[in-house]
Amino acid sequence: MIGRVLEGYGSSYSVLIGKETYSCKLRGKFRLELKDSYNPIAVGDNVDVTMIEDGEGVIEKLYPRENKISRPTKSGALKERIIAANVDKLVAVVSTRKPDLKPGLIDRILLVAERESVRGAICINKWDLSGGGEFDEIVGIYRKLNYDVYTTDAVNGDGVDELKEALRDRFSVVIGQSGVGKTTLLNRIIPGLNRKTQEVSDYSYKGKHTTSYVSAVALETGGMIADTPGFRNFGIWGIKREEMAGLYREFRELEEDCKYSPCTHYHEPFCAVRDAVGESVSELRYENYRRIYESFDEEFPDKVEYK
Ligand SMILES: Nc1nc2c(ncn2[C@@H]2O[C@H](COP(=O)(O)OP(=O)(O)OP(=O)(O)O)[C@@H](O)[C@H]2O)c(=O)[nH]1
Ligand SMILES: [Mg+2]
Ligand SMILES: [Zn+2]
Repeated sequence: MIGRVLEGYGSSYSVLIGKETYSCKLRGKFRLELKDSYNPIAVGDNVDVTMIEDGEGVIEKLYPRENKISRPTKSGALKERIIAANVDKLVAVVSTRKPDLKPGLIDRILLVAERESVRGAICINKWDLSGGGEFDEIVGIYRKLNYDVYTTDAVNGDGVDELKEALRDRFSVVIGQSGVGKTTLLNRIIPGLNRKTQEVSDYSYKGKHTTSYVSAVALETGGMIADTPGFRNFGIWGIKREEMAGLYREFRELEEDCKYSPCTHYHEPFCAVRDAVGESVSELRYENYRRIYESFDEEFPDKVEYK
């Protein structure tokens, strides 16, 4: 039987087959073959399952992935940690306050979405804590680039219906810093889910890392959505520095007018992207680009290659 992985915990997996969820283990031989990866089976994977007893199965086969959203692991040797596979929509969740919105994080997440040809979207949560149109500019920048932007108050529900509608019949993944309200959003979207949420710390407004593993749930409207553990910084896995420029949508249209080809748009003279900053390229996006470009040296020793 073919199923879809909803959750993986240690060597146990929850697999959705039809409308039922089964608890499954990995076939031993299979576990050995895949021992080099941090998590051989990811949430969203399509797998073959053999039932051994009522409600218990064994995963026999992993089907090829259409795409995968990964991060580098921090503990021990640098390895790829797959957050989710076969994703249709990656929703970068940020909050207006508590914690403050960090635009650089949005671009880091969108880079990974672009690299994997996954539809990238942005959810600006805790909209109730903002006022006076202070985030209108940022909303405008990303909408102009054709990214879906949702503004929500997950506690009261404002704006959540629009997000919910956009999740229909897709596999969506919410991702973002700890404390921005990812789980609160899911609890709103899925009545009765009641997953644990926790207020952010009083003095630093940092989240408390409440959600500890990736877990997907099927939606009554079709499709499924995965909650993920929050992070402090989003390390980019699988993108080379030279690839980055091609993943910025608005840069792609300009690159043929740069004098040098390829152009990193970082230091070369007669660069059409740099000339367009403040016009068709927003200062915000270009600043983020420069910062991410500079961060590659620390984050990515040469030995890290994308597999
Ligand atoms: N004012 C306000 N508070 C919110 C909103 N959404 C969530 N919160 C609060 O923010 C805190 C953190 O919410 P969580 O849903 O636990 O955050 P998370 O992103 O899942 O955090 P991690 O699981 O640690 O990654 C909770 O106290 C929520 O009640 C919102 O739209 N407005
Ligand atoms: Mg959470
Ligand atoms: Zn250039």
